[in-house]
Amino acid sequence: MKLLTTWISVALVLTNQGLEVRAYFSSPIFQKDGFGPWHSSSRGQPIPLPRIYQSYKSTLLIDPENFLFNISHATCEILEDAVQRYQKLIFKSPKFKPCEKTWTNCAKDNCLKRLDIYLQSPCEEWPPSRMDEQYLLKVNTDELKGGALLSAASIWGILRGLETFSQMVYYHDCQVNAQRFFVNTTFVQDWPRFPWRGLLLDTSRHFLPKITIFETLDLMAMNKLNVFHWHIVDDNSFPYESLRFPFLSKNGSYGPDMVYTRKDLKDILEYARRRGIRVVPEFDTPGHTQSWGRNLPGFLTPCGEEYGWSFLGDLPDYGPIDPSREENYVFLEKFFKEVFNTFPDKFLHLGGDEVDFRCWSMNRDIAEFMKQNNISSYEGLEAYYIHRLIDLLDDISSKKKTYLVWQEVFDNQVPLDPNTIVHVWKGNWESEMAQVTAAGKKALLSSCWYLNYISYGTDWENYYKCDPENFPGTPSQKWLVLGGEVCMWAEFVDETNLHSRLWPRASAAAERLWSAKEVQDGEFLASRMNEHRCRIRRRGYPAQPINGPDFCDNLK
Ligand code: CP6
Repeated sequence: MKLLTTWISVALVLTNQGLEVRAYFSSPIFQKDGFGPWHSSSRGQPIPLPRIYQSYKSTLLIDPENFLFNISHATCEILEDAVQRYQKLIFKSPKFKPCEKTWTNCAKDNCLKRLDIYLQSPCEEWPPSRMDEQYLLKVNTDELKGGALLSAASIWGILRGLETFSQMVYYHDCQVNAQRFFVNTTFVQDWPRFPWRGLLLDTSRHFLPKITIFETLDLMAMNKLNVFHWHIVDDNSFPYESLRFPFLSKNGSYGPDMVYTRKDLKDILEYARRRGIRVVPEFDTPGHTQSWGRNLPGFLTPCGEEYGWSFLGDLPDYGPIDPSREENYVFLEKFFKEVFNTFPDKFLHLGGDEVDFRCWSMNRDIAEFMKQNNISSYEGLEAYYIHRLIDLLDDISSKKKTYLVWQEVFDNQVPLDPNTIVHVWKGNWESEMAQVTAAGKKALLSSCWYLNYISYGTDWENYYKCDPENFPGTPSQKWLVLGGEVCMWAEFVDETNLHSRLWPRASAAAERLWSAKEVQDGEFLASRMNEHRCRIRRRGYPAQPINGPDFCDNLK
């Protein structure tokens, strides 16, 4: 058996908690060529590649009728639900085409009869601020003698391990004349490189039906992404139903069917929870708020001749939130109080991007307000607004929340609590990441992962190459990098093209964020990616071809 060598590099990192050890393992994996027939395909090879992944040539068969997920220690609703789900996914994916004949016999020692699931401690109800996603998975290793074990300290690790196991089970095509499921003898020990592996969906430019969001959460779980960043409202529509301010969505959405009702919100949170995905809502202010302003007189800054000097050119009637009116802060306090009661997660994204200063600069009231408050620039005025917002949010949440902001908020020198996460989205990200982390702020990268942009050919290689830690900085700066987010801005995306545009392109970023830094072989990912795409299609989603001509078998 020929394995690539394992190499381990250890970094000692000085953090505010003291000295910590961070180890990167690059997995020993089979070389791509020169093995038995089963290995000429990438069947049974998971994406993202686990930290330690030793796959051996010996295989066991699985008889779907006689296979048991055996919960052998702690259990909970999330686990019971996941077992049901994976039982179906492994043997009866919606678009999996079984062979005409199905093989049923198990000889004495060649069949895997069950997977023992050992959850070491009681379940957490919601994803905590740092999920423990580590797990151990062994199939037919020496001491198990034909058995399989999935073990983890927390439910989140068990969920990730079940996903890996589901991807390890494979089948040959029907040429052998009967359906046979296989799993290789395998040793997996796995944990994520970055704790924050997100996907942004924009439900304002186009409304996405609840079912499409469910499907996206399934696809995220399939790729071990763990943060659903919900850019829920923006200029174009306001689909979030507020209890206290129902008129916001009544008049601000595209229509009565294009609103996330209170029940929808609850269902989406529950669907994500069961898959170990946190939901981080974004209520972007003070810019990108046209849809709020339609229903809140005085909320936005009027922008027109009567308020300032005359102008020529193409300007909207209203600009960003009017930061000079106290009533607006009173509204924001009530609004966000409800947001905190709606979304249980510790994190909240405050936006703060792309504030258009033109209307502020044309408004006499704003000019007067700036004079009185000694504010000399529009950046300064934005800083004033964000500062007031964070103050009132800290008040109503008793400082229990952690905020994310787009990079402009940092660039404009708003004083930020050290826990605030700065979301880097513009070009020249290496220098921005260096500056953010040098200032001691936590950082999240999205600049490389705008999947709404498309082009002819294999663009995923660039997503794969992009590494959020590849910027000039010290190890303790790198330690402040929480991970990254794939973005799907929806100006040109709705439920007709969302999945095919995201998958499997987003899988390249998902592997970058989960697997070891040293896992960088694009050709190796390409081979596994074709199989992953087919896996996604067999599970019922329209994943597009991204490596040129290919085909999927066992597909209905
Ligand atoms: N919408 C909002 C967007 C973008 C941003 N905020 C955006 C702008 C340029 C690019 C990608 C996304 N569509 N609300 C910026 C974070 Cl290239």
